Amino acid sequence: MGLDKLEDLALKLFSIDAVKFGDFTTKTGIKTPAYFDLRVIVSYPDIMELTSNMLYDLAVKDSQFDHLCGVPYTALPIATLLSIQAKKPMLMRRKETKSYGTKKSIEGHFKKDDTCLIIEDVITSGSSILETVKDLKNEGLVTTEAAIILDREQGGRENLAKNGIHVKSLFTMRTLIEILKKHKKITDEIVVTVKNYLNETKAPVIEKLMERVILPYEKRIDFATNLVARQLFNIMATKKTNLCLSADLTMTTGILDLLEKVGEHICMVKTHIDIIDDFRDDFVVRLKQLADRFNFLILEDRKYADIGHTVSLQYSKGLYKIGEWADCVTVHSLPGEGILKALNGSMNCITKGVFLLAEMSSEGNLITQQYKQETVSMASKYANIITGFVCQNKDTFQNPGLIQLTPGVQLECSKDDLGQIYKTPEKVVVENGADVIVVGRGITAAKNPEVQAVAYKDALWKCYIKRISGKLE
Ligand code: BMP
Repeated sequence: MGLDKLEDLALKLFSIDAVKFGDFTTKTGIKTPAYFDLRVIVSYPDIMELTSNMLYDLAVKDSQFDHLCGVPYTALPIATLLSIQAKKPMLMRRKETKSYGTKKSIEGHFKKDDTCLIIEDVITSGSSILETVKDLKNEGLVTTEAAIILDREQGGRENLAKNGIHVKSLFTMRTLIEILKKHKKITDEIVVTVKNYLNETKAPVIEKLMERVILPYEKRIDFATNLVARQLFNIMATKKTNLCLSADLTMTTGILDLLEKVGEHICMVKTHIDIIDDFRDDFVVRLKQLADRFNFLILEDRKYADIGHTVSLQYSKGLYKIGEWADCVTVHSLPGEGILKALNGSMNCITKGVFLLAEMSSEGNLITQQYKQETVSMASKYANIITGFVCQNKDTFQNPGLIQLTPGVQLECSKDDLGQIYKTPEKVVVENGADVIVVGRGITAAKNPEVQAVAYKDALWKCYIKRISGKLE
């Protein structure tokens, strides 16, 4: 392919601000001095045509495949143009699985073992392509090639190669900045900054189609953009426990004595500070000491659900001053984004970690599939504060940097009198993808809570090992 055409496209992309230089953060939470927003090209038919013609010459006309599939959403119009030019049928991947009808994630007609060429705009870690490939694979389709506009050269090509996908790209970040430098669109200083950045910043390595549920905790640390999630993965991997004790007792001595006994077996304690009868400030001091001594985190299960302003006060003020001692808190998405904005420091409080409620364990709760999906997409805008989701099912989210916190667990399936539904460790960890498992009365109401905590810890860890070793049957 002649350099002139490439230069022409590079300059056009720069002129429409599809390529920008400054301080940005990518979808995967990596800071970058260069940002690409190719979504804007839909407003420029000539640039769309040029891009798809060039991709056609590079990766389509001489390739053998049965279908094309664009990674949603930016690449979809380009994939459409290529499908028409190549006279090859397209497939469409739904980003959100339908909650009604056929529940298909891939739309279009195809046969098992048909081959598929992936079309994508930009790759950083390769994770978006891998998510699409995973869905195609689940439907029996085979993918070995991807045609992309720009490779950011941060490990995506290598991650895809590991998963059997060969990438052909129009640009790499280096070729693009060289062209822009040659045409005096960017300064030498920017070129040096971008090159240094490329040498220093790599996306995490992705193995085995980055299935969250088969990656071990220690490998998920680098995917996490929230500090508390990183800490929690680390604690679980080091202490070999994914048990979170829900210390729902009403006297401070009861809680502290219990933690003295079980602290070494848990990765986190979950509190309901407002059920304590004899709350005093020194309780949280002692709680913190125990957390430091035994290396566990503190989650206050406050389940905030008000407007942002009120929540920021509830978090930082009042009797409990939760923000001063809790590592993380639980939050409902019900009031909308303002609640996360408030906790994200806009009102003088910097939240460390948030578990957003995407599902509940209780019978007849009103959460719907749509509510759950919108909760997960709301969280993606606040990657720095979101530790994970309180949820019950593994398909709730894919990002391996986030943590699935699952309550409603006892050694036997059962119910309480007020609608709580209990599932077994096997069910929640192996089948349903729980990463951190909340056990309350299963331990607190036992004759010997310490012995019972060890029994839960062992059972839950065994299930986790079974899950990551891939023996899912
Ligand atoms: P228990 O194991 O005793 O049922 O306690 C479960 C704990 O988890 C309680 O503190 C409850 O508030 C909390 N919880 C829950 O049971 N289901 C949910 O969906 C969310 C929760 O936070």
